[in-house]
Amino acid sequence: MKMKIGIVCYPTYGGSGTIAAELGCHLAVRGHHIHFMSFALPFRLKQRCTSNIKYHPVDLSTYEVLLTQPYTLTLASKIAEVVEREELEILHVHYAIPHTISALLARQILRRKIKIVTTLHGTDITLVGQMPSYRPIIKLAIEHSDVVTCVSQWLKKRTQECFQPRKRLKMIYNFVDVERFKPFAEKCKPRPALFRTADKIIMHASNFRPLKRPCDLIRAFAIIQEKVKSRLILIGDGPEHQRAVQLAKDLGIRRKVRTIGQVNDPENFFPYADIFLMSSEIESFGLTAAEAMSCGVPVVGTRVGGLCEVVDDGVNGYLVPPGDYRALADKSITILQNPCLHRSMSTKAREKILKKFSPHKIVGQIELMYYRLLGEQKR
Ligand code: GMT
Repeated sequence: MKMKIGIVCYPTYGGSGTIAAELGCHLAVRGHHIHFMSFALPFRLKQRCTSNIKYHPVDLSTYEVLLTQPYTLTLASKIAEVVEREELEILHVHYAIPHTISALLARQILRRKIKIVTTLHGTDITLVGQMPSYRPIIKLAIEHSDVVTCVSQWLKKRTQECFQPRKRLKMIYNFVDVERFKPFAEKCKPRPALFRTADKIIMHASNFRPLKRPCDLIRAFAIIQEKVKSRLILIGDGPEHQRAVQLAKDLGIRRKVRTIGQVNDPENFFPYADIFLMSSEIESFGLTAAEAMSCGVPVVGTRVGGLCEVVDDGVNGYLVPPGDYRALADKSITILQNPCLHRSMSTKAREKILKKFSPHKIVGQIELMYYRLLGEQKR
């Protein structure tokens, strides 16, 4: 039985939008009909829409009486319209605020009951969820969804502790498209100019929000490049980007730091990295780290949240205390100066992703969860 599924997500650069888009694409390959609803086309969907994937833009028009654009409300109207017209059976919303609230409102507008699955991604619980002005609304989102999933054991535990929901939370890990994110050797493409160098390549990709602590990366790299001939490639953009670049200037290493902004095809960059750095102070999963590992790149990251479920310390990378940029540098140098260790960690990184976070395994779990939900409805 093929399903008609609505997916609501942020379209902007970030892990929750990435996973939502990837999930839609993989479900479409399995023959399901997928309808995305958002204020822009999710960036990972660009050039990947097929006949069974549709995108429905949400109206952003406003009126001067309204203080701000009431996106929650226009999204709710759009969801109700699409559910009715396309006869959707399931709504899978990614990130509780405001998406679950809009979905709940849409369900009230509609005369038929639609199943709502909410996937919590991280800061909807750990940061936004802790603000007194959002807490009650997030609790409502959790209580009224038919199923709530968390992207790591750590996030599940954290959500249980913070919200003590009456329902059982489900843990379903994020996944990585292991066919697209794969080691360089398997791709056999000529190296782009950026990577035609004898220098070791240290890479980082993120949305450069303060919690990513990008200045720690720069400080770590300043130490690394004294011991190992290397360059740092920064992918992405965000509020802390400029500060990080300024720090590189102040430390006299700007020449060795390449900033390439946001990219839609990280799979064409990650395989060239010798190591991937992640200096976040909080991370409920760490999707970019998992994508880098899928390309056979060892990760040196911080021992925080769900990142500890992705990276096995000493096996496929290293984990260090958050804020300890010296340790970040030391562990990076250890890997970069030891080709044998690097090879072993690289192989084990790819193996871990294939074993635990492949679409075959995870998308199958999600599909089964949908079937069970619809089965209950039929009964
Ligand atoms: O919660 C956020 O910060 C937003 C979200 C995003 O869209 O980037 O990131 C979270 O979701 C990702 C996908 O599940 C996870 O890989 C990230 O670890 C998580 N970010 C944080 O927990 C800071």
